[in-house]
Amino acid sequence: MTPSLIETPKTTDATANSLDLWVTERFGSAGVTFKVNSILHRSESSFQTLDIIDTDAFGRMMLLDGCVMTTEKDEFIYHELISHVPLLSLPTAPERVLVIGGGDGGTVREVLKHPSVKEVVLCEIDGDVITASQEYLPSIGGFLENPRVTLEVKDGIAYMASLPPNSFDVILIDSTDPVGPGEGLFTHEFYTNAKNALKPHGILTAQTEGLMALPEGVKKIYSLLRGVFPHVRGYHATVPTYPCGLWSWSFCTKDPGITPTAHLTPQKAVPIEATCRYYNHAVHQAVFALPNFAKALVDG
Ligand code: SPD
Repeated sequence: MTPSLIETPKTTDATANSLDLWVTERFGSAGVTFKVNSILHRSESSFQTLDIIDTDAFGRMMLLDGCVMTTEKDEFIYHELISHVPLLSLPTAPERVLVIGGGDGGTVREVLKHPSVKEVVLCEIDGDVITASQEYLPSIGGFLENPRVTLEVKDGIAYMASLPPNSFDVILIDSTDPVGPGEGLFTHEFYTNAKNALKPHGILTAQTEGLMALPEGVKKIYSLLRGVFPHVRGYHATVPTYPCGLWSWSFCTKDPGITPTAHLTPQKAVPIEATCRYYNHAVHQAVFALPNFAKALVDG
């Protein structure tokens, strides 16, 4: 997944001096490519390279080490699903939620839609991700100043290990891919610490990669999760700007009574779905219907 800004001379445009700029996220021998209108920001932190670009097709886009993290046009699919599926599956209204990664703020924005949430802790290793999102992606990063948000700019692995037992109703792992700074967020030790930090009825939802782009990786992640949590399900949807589109998230619990639908009611879902562009009561149930090839990866 090497960053690549491809510059090719424009052949069809009347402006001779302008460039035809495209960005490609490569995965293996395939890639997903976007036409770039302008590069708004580029920085190197101690952890990664961060780009914010403006694209025709998906609006403003954040990339970390050349991988698409979020875009103005399709971010709602990812952020609504990673948040509302677990939050609306709890037997009681959630009060404390932890987000690991997710410094762009989109997941926090969705969690804040739940009035019962008293505190959402965002633990992001790279402060540059937070500030760049606040500046360039205000519709995503503009909610992090909310008084119900606690920002912890630190390593999520160490933070998780430091938490007392039974700290959170829901833990959301909104990580990068399992390379670079995100790698340690896909380990037996990390998931064990997350299980410990969850309340007995709690739910851990992690982004678990592309079902088509990284099938062996997905299989490994679910095998690790099943080695820690007694009850593991997976759900999926299409996020157009991610490799091959087809994306997945986990639904891990300690309590067998916490299933995706046991505590879901239309009454709970309606006020949230009224604020959403993707999530609704029917989608909540439908995303757990996995195609056979995906079921094999998730269920092992
Ligand atoms: N390959 C992309 C995986 C990125 C998942 N996290 C995205 C962060 C959006 N809040």
